[in-house]
Amino acid sequence: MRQHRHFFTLAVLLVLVACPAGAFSAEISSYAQARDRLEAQVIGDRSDVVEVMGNPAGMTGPVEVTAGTQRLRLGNGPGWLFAVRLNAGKNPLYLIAFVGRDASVDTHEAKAAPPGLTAAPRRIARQAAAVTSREAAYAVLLADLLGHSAAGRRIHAATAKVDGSSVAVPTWRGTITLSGGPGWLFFVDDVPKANWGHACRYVLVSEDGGLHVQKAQTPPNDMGAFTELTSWPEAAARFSMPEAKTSAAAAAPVLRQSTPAANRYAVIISGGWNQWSNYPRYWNDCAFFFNTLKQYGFLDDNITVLFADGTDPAVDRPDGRSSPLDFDGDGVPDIRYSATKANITLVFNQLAATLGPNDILYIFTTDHGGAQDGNAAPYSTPDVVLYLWGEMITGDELAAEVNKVTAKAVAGIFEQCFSGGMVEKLAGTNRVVMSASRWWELSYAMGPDYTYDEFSYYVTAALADPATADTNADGTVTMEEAYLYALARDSHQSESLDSFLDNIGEHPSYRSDPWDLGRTLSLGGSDPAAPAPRLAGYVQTQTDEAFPTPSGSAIWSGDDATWNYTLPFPFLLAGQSHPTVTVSSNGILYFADPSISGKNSINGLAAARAIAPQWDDLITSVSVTATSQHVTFVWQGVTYVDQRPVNMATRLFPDGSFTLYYGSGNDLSSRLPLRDKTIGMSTGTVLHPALGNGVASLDAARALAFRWVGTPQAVPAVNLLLSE
Ligand SMILES: [Ca+2]
Ligand SMILES: [Ca+2]
Ligand SMILES: [Ca+2]
Ligand SMILES: [Ca+2]
Repeated sequence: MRQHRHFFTLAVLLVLVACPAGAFSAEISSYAQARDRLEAQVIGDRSDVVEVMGNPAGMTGPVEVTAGTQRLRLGNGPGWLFAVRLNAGKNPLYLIAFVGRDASVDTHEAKAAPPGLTAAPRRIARQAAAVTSREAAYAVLLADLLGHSAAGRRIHAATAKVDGSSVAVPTWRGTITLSGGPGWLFFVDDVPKANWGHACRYVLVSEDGGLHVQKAQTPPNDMGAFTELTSWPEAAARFSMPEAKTSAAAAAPVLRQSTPAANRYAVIISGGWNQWSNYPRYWNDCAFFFNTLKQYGFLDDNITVLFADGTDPAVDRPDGRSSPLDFDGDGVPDIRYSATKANITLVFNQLAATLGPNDILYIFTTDHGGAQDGNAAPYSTPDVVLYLWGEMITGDELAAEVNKVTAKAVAGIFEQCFSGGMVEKLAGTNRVVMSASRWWELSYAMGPDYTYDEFSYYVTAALADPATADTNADGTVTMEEAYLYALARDSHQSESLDSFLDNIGEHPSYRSDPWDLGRTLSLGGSDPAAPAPRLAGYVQTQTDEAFPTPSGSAIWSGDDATWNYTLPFPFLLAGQSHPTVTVSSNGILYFADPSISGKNSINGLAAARAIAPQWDDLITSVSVTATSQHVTFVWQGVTYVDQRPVNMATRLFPDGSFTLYYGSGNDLSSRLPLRDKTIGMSTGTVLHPALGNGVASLDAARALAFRWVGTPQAVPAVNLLLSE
């Protein structure tokens, strides 16, 4: 499952561009209806809502509101302002929401509510009335469950009325049974931008007007028994994507190979589950990676592709076609097997019998993913599945297959939802593995046209073209360079949860063992002499230096606070001299334009001139130890949202080098809102993300040293900054 909830932001932007004030449709006609819409879009299944407040007086967005120390700008067009207090952790957290008359809902997190709001309990439930038609049942569904608007959802109605007292609907993950019939059955896709599995609901509207709702994560096995009541024009664009152009592959440059092609093997897996959900972009993801392997001289015989129904000419995708078997347009079929567990076992048995200690194995997976049965929210373990063709394989099962193979090195790139679980399961000696998301997160396709999935696209694009991501100008892009490139560009950086308590964003993860394997391994093979990635004139290394225990007591403490400090020597960040620094309680040092914000992101770091050992929403005490040789800042405290311990330090050296240290604590592996950290340095024009970004827990993690190795002019023109 991969999602597009940024569509909502996009939709607001499109409305801003397309509609002058006053031109909005008015689906929400009153404050009470706006409160219902808030319930449907923001509160939903949340069990952590303490209080809901609102302003019955309508206003016209964008509205500027003050929420504690934060200034927020919300909404567009006429609507109403609300604040929802959450019991998310131990400190106050609010969702500030503007509900528009057009049924849009613009939501921001804040630590306080804006002034002037009063209690806004939901109105008394509607008196159920007799329902005599599917249309009347749909009206009940809209009014009572969806906040008076179908906007943002796809709603499918069962073609047949439920005549009995209950109905059973077989789905990908078990059978949903609803009681309360006779009545009308609906399947509500709550996140149609998403791939499966994601939040959806099966609803039976009784003849007496009662609503019977079952939450689920996967659609009916037989969508033919339903008809869509909503209009969702984007479906055609998203699910009927023609395959990407592959004819350019033959003309692409041949890239540097340090290991003979005969010693390099690859496995590409994408299931798609069934025709309805085997979106054509999975084919594009696989074809792009396949063509990139060919640029590195891979032999056809050494690439095994397991895709959907394999070589079966039966239709297997929603545009009514069978997936083309030839990825690179040379007339030779490249898809070899159907993506089933039996075929995965067959392929890895073959590889186990073929590969030896001089061989390198590359694994690429995409399509849908999910949590294993029993690993429900908040997903406290990395037990995940990859969906195949009508079945699924767990992370443990895939790891067991890979473990059969003896190899010099294994590299894995995992795109599907919950793919961080594959990273945890497949990490090991002589392996470098990376994923689009953490094991508790969804992952996303890439806008604006969803031709590819985003993380795997950027990883593959980096590997395919040294001009994009070869940070050290050695003519090849290593796994580490490709990961840093994709990390800097991945646009789904939200740390919020939606009304189904699903994470909205994706945060790529990365594990390399030994830690520098990823900088010696490219698709061209293993090159132990490859120089390290070099961004902004810095080389990042890991060290075993001990955590620098502060010599004195803390000199500052606070929440969302900054303090100016005069350094004992001018610090040469990327060659530019800084006599002072602004220290933030949120685990970041600013050398220009300080911010109090704990709302961290790779984007935010990229835009700053800063060093971030662990930028997050934190309440910390900071101590400073200065000598003429170095100055050391130590942050000790807790996360804002749930008061988990954090304990980290940064040491600055006069030449511009610096080291990031991690003590006990720093385990931010959970799915609360506001719950990921950002680590690295940026000059404001060049970003150097730290490898620690890809690790769920930094509990007593090894120190990260950033060594200054040259002038900015010596750095190749690789700029890890987002363009949007
Ligand atoms: Ca087929
Ligand atoms: Ca071919
Ligand atoms: Ca390179
Ligand atoms: Ca955060």
